[in-house]
Amino acid sequence: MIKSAVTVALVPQIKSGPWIFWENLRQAMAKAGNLGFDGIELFTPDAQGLDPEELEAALQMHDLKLAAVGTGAGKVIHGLTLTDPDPENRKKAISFISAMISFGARFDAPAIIGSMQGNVLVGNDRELTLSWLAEGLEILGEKAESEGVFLIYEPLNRYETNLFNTLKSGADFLESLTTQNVKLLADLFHMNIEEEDIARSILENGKHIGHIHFADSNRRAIGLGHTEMESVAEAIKSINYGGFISAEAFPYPDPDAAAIETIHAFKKYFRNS
Ligand SMILES: [Mn+2]
Repeated sequence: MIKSAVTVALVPQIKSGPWIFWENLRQAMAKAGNLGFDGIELFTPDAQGLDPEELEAALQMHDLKLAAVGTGAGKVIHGLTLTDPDPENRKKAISFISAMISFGARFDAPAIIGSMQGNVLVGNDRELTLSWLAEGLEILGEKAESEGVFLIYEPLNRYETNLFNTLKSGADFLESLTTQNVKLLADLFHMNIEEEDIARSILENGKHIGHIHFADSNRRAIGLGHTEMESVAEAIKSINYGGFISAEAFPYPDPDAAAIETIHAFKKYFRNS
């Protein structure tokens, strides 16, 4: 069954980002629980910032699951990416993500590699850079497998990475790896910029999709932009997707309204058939 989630960010450095909730974690969880979300997706400064037992208790109290954990703080706070030309920095990026994988795995939640994938930097060779990405994903994919979770790799739009921008290019890259444990994140906002046809791309790459980010064309809550959601929802249902659809959207006009808009959209498209 497809599950709903809402993003909660606890990283001051990315405060202008597309996260629905910003209040303290407990308040965000109470709101998510009251609105009927199935889970929360969490962005923390690192894997050590939260007490897992307290988080477990709070999740239970609000009848929520941990949908996924983001790793973006590794880039924003520490400047780490898997494609840094400096091997020491790549090593640090791998250990940062590795710790997030272990943290998430305690809750059966996968870690997401978004901005930590980095870029082919000016003056660097694309093939060489992709070999660094492959090396990182092989190690981290296996690490995640040993902890019983998938690893999630997110194609981003062209303004955020020059590595892979579409599901198909991401899927082809994943298929070139030895590890079978890395799945794609289908982010509807990035896809709105990069895909010829969002629904068709979901259908064609369905077996690789392990997580979905739910945001409209302008990265506001679904319903507040111009993405044609009917066909996209049909595609998500017809690949028998059973993971989380997580609102990584701007808190527009405010967090509560964005959360309400999101849960209404989720129910409209995924609970009425
Ligand atoms: Mn995303």
